Amino acid sequence: MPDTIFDKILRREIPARVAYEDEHVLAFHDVNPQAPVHVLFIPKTPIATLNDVQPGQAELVGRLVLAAAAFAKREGFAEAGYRTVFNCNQDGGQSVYHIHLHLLAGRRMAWPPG
Ligand code: IU
Repeated sequence: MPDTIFDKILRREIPARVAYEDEHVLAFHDVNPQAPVHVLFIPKTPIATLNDVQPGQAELVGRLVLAAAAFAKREGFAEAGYRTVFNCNQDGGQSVYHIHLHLLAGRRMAWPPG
């Protein structure tokens, strides 16, 4: 799989504002935030799109979800609510081909998304 900008962030070759890290997951603030708080949760293992997630990686994807929910609770967004999104491929609006769970919080979200 070709290197993405997120691999460079994982290797600390380019800076990012880290929001959370553990053995399997890195979370950092999006450089172009779409809400007052916009954090990306990525696996340390590169997976290009949701289409490429293997059954054996279910736990890893679950870790992204749990890390996002824990962040929202810690930062006080759990009760008001927040949005989580995986964009997949072109029509889904994916621009970086290393899966990432967006967490957007701090404002009322609209539905349907654009
Ligand atoms: P997408 O779902 O693939 O479109 O999301 C990619 C996100 O990565 C997007 O919100 C960008 O603003 C964000 N991002 C970033 O945080 N840092 C970067 O260096 C680059 C993109 I390139």
